[in-house]
Amino acid sequence: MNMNKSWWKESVVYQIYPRSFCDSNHDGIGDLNGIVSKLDYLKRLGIDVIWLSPVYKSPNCDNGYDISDYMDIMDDFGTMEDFDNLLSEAHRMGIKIIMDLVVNHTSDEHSWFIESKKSTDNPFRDYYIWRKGKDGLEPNNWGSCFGGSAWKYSQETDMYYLHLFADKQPDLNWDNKKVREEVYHMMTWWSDKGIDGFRMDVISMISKTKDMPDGAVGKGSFYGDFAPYVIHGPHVHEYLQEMNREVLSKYDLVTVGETAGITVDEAGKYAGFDRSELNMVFQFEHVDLDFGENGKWNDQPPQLSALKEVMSRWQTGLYGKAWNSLFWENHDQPRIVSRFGNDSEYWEKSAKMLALCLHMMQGTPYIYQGEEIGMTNFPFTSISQFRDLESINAFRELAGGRVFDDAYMMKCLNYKSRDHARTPMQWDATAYAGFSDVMPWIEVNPNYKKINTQSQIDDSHSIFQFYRKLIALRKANEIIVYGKYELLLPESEELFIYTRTHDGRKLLVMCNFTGKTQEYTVPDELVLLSRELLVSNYSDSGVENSTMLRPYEAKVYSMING
Ligand code: TEU
Ligand code: CA
Repeated sequence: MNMNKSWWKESVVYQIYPRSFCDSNHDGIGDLNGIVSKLDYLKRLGIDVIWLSPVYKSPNCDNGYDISDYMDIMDDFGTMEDFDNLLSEAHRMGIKIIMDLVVNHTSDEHSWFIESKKSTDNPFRDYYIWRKGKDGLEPNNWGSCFGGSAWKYSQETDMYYLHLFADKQPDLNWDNKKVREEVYHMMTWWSDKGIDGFRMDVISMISKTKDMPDGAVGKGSFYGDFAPYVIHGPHVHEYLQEMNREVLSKYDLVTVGETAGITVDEAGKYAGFDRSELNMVFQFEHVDLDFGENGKWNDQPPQLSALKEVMSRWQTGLYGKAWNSLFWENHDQPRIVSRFGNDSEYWEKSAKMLALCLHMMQGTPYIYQGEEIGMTNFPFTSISQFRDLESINAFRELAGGRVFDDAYMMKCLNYKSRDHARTPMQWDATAYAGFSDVMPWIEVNPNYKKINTQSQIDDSHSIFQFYRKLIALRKANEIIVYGKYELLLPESEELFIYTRTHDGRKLLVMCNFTGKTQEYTVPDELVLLSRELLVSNYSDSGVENSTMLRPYEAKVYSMING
């Protein structure tokens, strides 16, 4: 069994969305100096690594995921000196920083694209993907992830360029060796600065098929699906192995690839211990379960049995072969306590239960800013409150009776919009939640007086302290990092129960996903083992050996095995 130890297998990562984290200079926008001012908070939580969502120069059509200069910093966030200061301050405190690498596309304001669109013989022409129109229309029927066609007409040369995301995010042509060299050069430059790794945005989409036929048109859609022609495309593994040879192998970095639409087998190719590509991937099966017949826009949570099936398949499928990443939230996902928990009566209990359920699994845990204090979804009432182009475009395209009526679309947005993750971090109970002292770029959640770091940091029963404990337990118990996972009770729609086994020890992890007391019978072979309560989200442990799990109760027993 290949269980070689690595620092990144034993680390806990904290994701920062800089725009929404902390504003240091009174403009309502989070920035790099704001992050520096909160490093001691992160140290206190106990995390090892920060993943910084993009801080590069950007016109901000997609909040920094549209980059116009990879080797400069966004004006809103500060300067390169501020970045260098953040990096050295973090390192001084023993915290690593991984950068978001967004190289499937650039901004249309990147100098490469400005050149590329000028003429068909421009030296930068082949940096992007250009096609002739078909009968006066787009080259094919593909739709973009953010609505509308995936092609945009460019009058200078009477041709169209491909953009799988917004039209201000033209896709780079990875088949052009010069593009790959530019990317490796830029990655080397950052690595030489001393950064500690990369999170690679939609890295599974960098290699497209040469032929680009029409895609299948799904229900409630006007456009065709590009997935079969761009996801895990023909040369993606070749390019990642090249990137590994040219850059990654020369430094001690951690890498995680964002790979929507991936199977366990395919993940073994990107992140297999024997592959020399990436260390791990983000898969999305568990957070895509609540898709409905119209895709993402839906308002119903998934069944627990389905969630357990997916998470368990990843736990056992990658065991010994590749490494999992563990996450509930990121900057594209709604808040987990509002999604799979209960953000009213059982807010605190269910936030802790979800944390425990995830953090006792095998893989590197990622905590998204605010998750550690149980931040909830925002109660949106009007489309004017949204800032995310995905939400705004979806409303324009689907509401008004086109696919949904306005009220139902608002319901879907209230369940799923990316903006739930992007409201300002709630630091304290003062105006604007202590994020800023002026009106922020996006509204603060009205519950900030109750939910904020200040009220939790010194309270031993808080969600913050519970996350802190889970992180500390991971550091103190090898079994949490390396133990083998096994699911019990696969069919239960109420309980998520699993074991971890390692080196003569066993953990029994028990989570009640409901607001009602549930009965659980511990299997015979575990009954007699001597057990010790490792962690629980209720202050008393209940009746010892109890078979009852109270509302949203979660606990872990540590047992000696045999
Ligand atoms: O997201 C990739 C992606 O697949 C998105 O379509 C994602 O599924 C969607 O946001 C969920 O609603 C990455 C980034 O994480 C996202 O923030 C960017 O907008 C996107 O790439 C383009 O760079
Ligand atoms: Ca600012």
